[in-house]
Formats: sequence, structure tokens, C-alpha cells
Amino acid sequence: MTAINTTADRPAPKKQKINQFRRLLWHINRTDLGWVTKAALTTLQPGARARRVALLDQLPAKAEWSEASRKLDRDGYVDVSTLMDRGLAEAVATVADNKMSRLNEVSDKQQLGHKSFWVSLLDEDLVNGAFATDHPFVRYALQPAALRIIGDYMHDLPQLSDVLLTLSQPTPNQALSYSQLWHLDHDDKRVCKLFIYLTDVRDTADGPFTFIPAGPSRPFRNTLKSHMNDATVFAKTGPDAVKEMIAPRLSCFIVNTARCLHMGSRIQSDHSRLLYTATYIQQPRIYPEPRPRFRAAGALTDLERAVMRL
Ligand SMILES: O=C(O)CCC(=O)C(=O)O
Repeated sequence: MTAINTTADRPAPKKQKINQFRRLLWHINRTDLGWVTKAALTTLQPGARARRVALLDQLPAKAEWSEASRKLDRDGYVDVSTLMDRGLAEAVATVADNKMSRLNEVSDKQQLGHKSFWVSLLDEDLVNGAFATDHPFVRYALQPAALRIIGDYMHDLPQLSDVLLTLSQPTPNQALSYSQLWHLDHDDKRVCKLFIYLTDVRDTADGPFTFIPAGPSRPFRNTLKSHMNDATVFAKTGPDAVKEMIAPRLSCFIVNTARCLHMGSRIQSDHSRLLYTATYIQQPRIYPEPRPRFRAAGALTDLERAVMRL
């Protein structure tokens, strides 16, 4: 009898095997075993970390920044409203207000639209997917206080991975989805997000950024489940561990979103929330570097170039 060669009998094509390997690595990297990947990649770049630490050491230091850094390390979050440069925050707010005054035009230019409650408003500022380094959103993220606080926590000069402006809006009668559910960020092993509220977040109806500090979030670190509802989370932590960031416009805070379980943007009818986010990771990235997110405009220091990998 002639044997029929089914797909299952044939050896998996090389590309498929690579994809399976990548998928496995992706799952592994989401657990504490990802630290092994991180350590292995770090040893492949001898001297790189020492060079970055030497740059970090060039930054000014202040006792209150060190205190903030220790809190970030201990609890996974810190309120930095009094530590960040107010003028730079005002410049971010001016850009944001301009976008809001042209909301329909700006949201039409948005590339990614999968989250109905969440509109990204910066796509029109990108050239080949990259922000100019003199953009107020980038200047805010590069301020010494931010780099020092996050850098001292990481014991390394942070890499600025992205900047975002998001408008969260109500989605009546829709089930909660994506970042409205509890999750950890797995972009890398250390992911610090610096947020600025660009609208007042007065109560739960404004959809505050909501999180569980690093300690009580620990039991969720190695779970393969990615987005969880309140019942699943509270069964382990109880609701008392939850912190809601209720704060006025221009408040800013840093959260290690790889350590602190978090969710937000559960906006009630007639409310909305405008949020700036700068995301930092520690080099080397555990996944392949995406295409450059920043393009040089104006003079840049060696330190700024290193932070943006330019
Ligand atoms: O919209 C929110 O408050 C949640 C944002 C979030 O999950 C994130 O930035 O990782």
C-alpha cells in the first residue's frame, strides 16, 4: 500500500521550528527564568553595562531622588510629583491640550485602534515611527531626576523605550478588556513607567491607574494567565492591597509595571482621562530591539544618546 504523506508526518519546516522556539522563549521570559535570559544577554556585551553606569554617575544626585529610588525598589512605585520639572510637565500638557482641541482630526490619524476605550494621540508626530528627540514628550522623559531615580533603582542607565499620549474614554455596555483587566507588563524584566495625569483624576469614575504594590503582587509573577478579572486577583490578595492613583492634573508617578499588577481606564459615562506615559527598560532588551523610536534633532549628550540607543 502506498503511504500517504500527511502534514503531521513531514518534518516541521525550519521557520516553524524557530517560531515554536521563540514562543517557548517568550513564555519562559515571562517567568522568573527570564532573568537567566537577561544575564546571558548581558554577558554577551562585556563592558557595555560598566559604560552605561559611568554615564549614570555623571547625572546630578539629590537626597530626595535617592529616597524615591529606594521606594521604587521596595514598593514598586513612587509618587514623584514634587521631584519632576514642572516646566517640562507644562510643555507636555501644552502639546496634549493642542491635540485635544483637534481630537477628531488627531484620532483619525491613529494607526493602532484595537482598544476601543483608549486612543493614542501622537501618531501624527512620528516620522518613520520615530519621535524627534526635541519633542516635549521626549525632553520630559530625559530629565535628570527621572533618569537618576529609575537608574539608581536599576543600577544601570535606563533605556527610554517609548513615549505615549493616551485618551481613555467610556465604553458603556462593553466587557472590560486589555489593560482594563489586571496584568503585569512583560516587555522586559524591569519596566518602569513614568506617568503624568493630564486631566484631574478625582475618583474611580475617572478611571484611575490602579495597582497592587510589588510585595502583594509577588504571587502573580510566575502565572501564565495574562489578564485577570477582579475576582481572580482579590481571591489571592484581598481588595485592601489595591491602590488607586487619585490625583490632580500634572501629578506624576513611577511604577514598575513588571512587578506591580495593574489596570486602569475603567472610565464611567461622561468622564475621560488623558495620560502621558514614558516607558523605560534595562538594557539589553530580552526581545529583539524594535525599529528605532527616536530620531536625533538638535544637540544630544552622550548620555542622552545612550538612553535612546542613538
Ligand atoms: O489605562 C491605565 O490606567 C492602565 C495602563 C496600563 O496598563 C499600562 O500603561 O501598562
